[in-house]
Order: sequence, then C-alpha cells, then structure tokens
Amino acid sequence: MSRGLPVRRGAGRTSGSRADRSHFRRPGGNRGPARAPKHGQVTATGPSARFIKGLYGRRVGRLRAALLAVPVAAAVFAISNLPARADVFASEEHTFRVVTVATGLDHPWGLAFLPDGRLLVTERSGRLRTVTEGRLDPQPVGGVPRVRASGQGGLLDVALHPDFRENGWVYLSYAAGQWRRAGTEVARGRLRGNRLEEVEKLFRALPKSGGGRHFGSRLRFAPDGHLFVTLGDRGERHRAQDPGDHAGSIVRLRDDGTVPPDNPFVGVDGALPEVYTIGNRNVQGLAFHPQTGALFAHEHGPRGGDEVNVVRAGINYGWPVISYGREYMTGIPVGQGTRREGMAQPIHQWTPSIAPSGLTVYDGDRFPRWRGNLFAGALKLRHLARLVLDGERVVQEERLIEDRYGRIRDVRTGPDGLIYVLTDAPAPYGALLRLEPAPAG
Ligand SMILES: [Ca+2]
Repeated sequence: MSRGLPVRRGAGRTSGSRADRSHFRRPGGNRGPARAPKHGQVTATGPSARFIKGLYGRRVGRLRAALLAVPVAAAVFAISNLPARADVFASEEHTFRVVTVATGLDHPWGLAFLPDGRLLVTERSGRLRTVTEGRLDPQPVGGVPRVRASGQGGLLDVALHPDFRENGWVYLSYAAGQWRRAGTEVARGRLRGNRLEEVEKLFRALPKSGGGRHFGSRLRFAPDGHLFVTLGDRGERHRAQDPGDHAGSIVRLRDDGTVPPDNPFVGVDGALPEVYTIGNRNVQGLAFHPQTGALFAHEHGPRGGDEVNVVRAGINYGWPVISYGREYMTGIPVGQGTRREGMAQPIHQWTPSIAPSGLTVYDGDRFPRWRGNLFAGALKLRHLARLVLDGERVVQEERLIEDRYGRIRDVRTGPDGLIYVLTDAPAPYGALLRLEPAPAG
C-alpha cells in the first residue's frame, strides 16, 4: 500500500475576487449576512478566529479566540459556505471551474441521475428532492420510507436500478428504527411522477442497536446487476469482526433483496448470508472501475487511518484488530498493530483523517487526463481528493477545491462527463456543485 505519498495541492485559484475576505476582518462594518461573500474558501475555525480577533482586537489570545469562535463559527459557517457561482481553479492536469447547480438543500447525502435529465438528491433529514435544469423542486418526492434522522443517521444514498428505464425502481439506504433499536435499511419504490410507489423494504441490518453513529451507507449496482450496500460498525467496533452481525460489513444482494447463492458466507455456520466483507469500520464511498470492474471502497478510520480498499468476496479488512488509526481520547494505536495474516491491507490510507464520503472513478470525456482516477469527497478536511491509480495501487494524490466549499459529502461522474459534488451543510446552504472544464488562463 502507499504510505507517505506526497499530497499535492493543485487547487489554486486563477480567477475570482478575493475582496470578500475583508468581510471577515471588518465585522463591525455595514455588511450583514444579506451581503454575504459569494466565495466559500473560508473554514469555520480559521476565519472565525480571524473574525473574533477583528471583533476583540489583538489582545485576544489564540485560545480565547478559539473559544469565542465556537458560537460565532455557526453564524460565519452559514454565510461562508455560500458557494461561488463560477470559480476557476488550476490543477495538475486540468483547469476547471466550479458552478453551483442548486442550493437550498439540507445536508444532501447522495444523488442519482435520471435518464430524463433530472437529478435525485437525498437529504439526511429524510426528504428525496429533484433538481431539474438547475432548479430545486420545492416539492419533495412522495412515498419515501420513514427514516430515523439522528446523529449520522437519516436518509442516506440513492441508486437507480440498471433497468430503471423499464422498471422505474429507485433504491434508498437510510437509518430506521426507534431509540436503542436503529439500523441501516434498504428499500425500493417505483418512481412515478413525483412519487415512489410499490415501496418495499429489501434489507435490514441486524441486530439493531442504539446510538447515532456509523450507519454507512452507499448503494452501488455491480455490472452484473448485484446490489452492494455499505454499512458501519454502529460505534460498537467488535461487531465488525463478526460475520453473524451485519454491522461493520459490506453486503451483496440481488436486485429484489434476496441473497445471491454465491455470496461468500452462504452456508457458513454463524454467518449471515448477505455479508460480503467484514472488518469495515464505516464505509461511505463505493465505486466500480468502469474498465477493470474492480470495486473500490473507502472507510473512516478513528483518529487517522482512513482507508481505501479493493473490495473482494469474503475478505476481512481488519477493523478493529488492525488499523493505522489511534484512539480519540488517548492517542494510543487502535488494535494490535497494522498488519495481520488473513486481514487485507488498504491500498491507501489517510493520516490525519480526511473523513472521506462519496467516491467515483472518473470515466467521462470532458476531463481526459482524469480518466481512471478515483475522486473522494472529504468532510473533515474539506476538499476533493484525486487519487491516481496504477492498477490497484495509488501512486499520486492531489487535493482539489481545498477549504473552498465546506464539507464534501458526495462526488459522482455525471452522464454528461462532468463531476458533481454535494456539500454537507444545513438548509439552505447545502449545495450541488459541478466541475466543468475551463480554458487555462
Ligand atoms: Ca482495514
């Protein structure tokens, strides 16, 4: 696996005003939130600390500034996360601009491209939205199952059946259940007009449990029509090593939710037949390579040790026995080292954690030198990671749009060959962005 790979930061701006930065230095001026800057290059902590120093003068120390920044950060977050209309960025391989397709979303989580040109976007709070030619339909899609929107749970991913044109099936993953009895579920319904009909539940991650952490969950259809569903360990790490527990695994289903007979744990005593891999902490990115068919996943580490893995049947990815991460409180390494016989090594790891979410293997024709690259969103470190592959090795990494648009929740290759990104922000600031080629300037 690649470690210590130099990360290149190629997201320099080539155009766009910097004047808005002064907004944060002169908070006492006439500018209110109504005249918020258009750019989103400001992080919640850095600029709010500057904001506070502007408010209270130089005598405010770093610590006090940081403490004071907490409440102010929320207010600054609200305005600083407004994305740019069209910022242009230079990068190693392509110059591109970022266009805001739609705003007004509430923690958007996943998206799918309908054949009629509309987009479906999930909001974690439980609504499924449509975006038509850049306009967010105020009326959510009806018929969506009731979700448990709490902590990291809620309405998560959306995927279309490979034969969607014929059957209209839309698949959703979401957290469901009651207090102390919640878990990830998958349902599908046929999209008719602005409503899901014939909704049926296909999968429930068992056993259900309390807490609002680590639900996964991405949905991807394999080229052969099987549905892969990523899950999380629900914050109970030992569950990831138990093939008799769905938590901490990736599962593989047929399109109707039944178990494929060639799943690796079918017929194994004490194992659940849906399970395809074990030892996964919390997988929020999954993508097939369009040329090789390889399945890539990334997962959140604890403190450090976010991983990219190649997904294969019956493999144990090691969590929590082996990890490159550390305990949040003590900083002690998690588990029993980083390698063990019978447990797979990641092909790439991020320490410190970037908190990855969303994954695509770019295969469009608008950015020819990005073809075959992995793109992952970063929540915590707020960028789009571009990973260059040599077969199943990561040989180069570049950070794009770093600290410019806030937390990145999802990234997809559109049918138009452009790259679509969702930002993780509360309404009305959650945004759908699009990367488009721009002439180098
Ligand atoms: Ca691992």
